[in-house]
Amino acid sequence: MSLCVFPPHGVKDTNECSRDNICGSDAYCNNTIGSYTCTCRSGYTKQSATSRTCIDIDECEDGAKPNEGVCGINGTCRNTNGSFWCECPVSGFTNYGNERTPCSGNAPTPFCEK
Ligand SMILES: [Ca+2]
Repeated sequence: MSLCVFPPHGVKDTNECSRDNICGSDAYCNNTIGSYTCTCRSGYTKQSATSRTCIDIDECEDGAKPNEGVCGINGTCRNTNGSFWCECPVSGFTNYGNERTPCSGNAPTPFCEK
C-alpha cells in the first residue's frame, strides 16, 4: 500500500526549491507538497528549531574545554565558515597538515639514572 498526498483541489504545488537561494547557500532545499524544507550543509546548523536559516557551527566553541577536544591542548582552533582548522604553534607539535586533526607531539623522553 502506498501513501499518496494530494494538494487541495485546484491548487497546484509550487516547487519553492526552483527559486534561487530560497534556503540560502548553506542549506539544501527539499520540495514538499504545499511547502518545502531546508537541510543544513555539513558544518552548519539551524539558527533555531523553527528557522530555515542555517548558520556556521563554531567548532572552536564546542565543549567546556574547546581546544583540548578539537585541536589538542597544544593546538589553536581557528573557526571558518562551514569548517575549522587547527594551528599547531607550539614547537614540536604537528598534525602533519591534516588541518582538522589535533596537534600532537612526542612524549618527553624519560630521564633515567644509571
Ligand atoms: Ca565553523
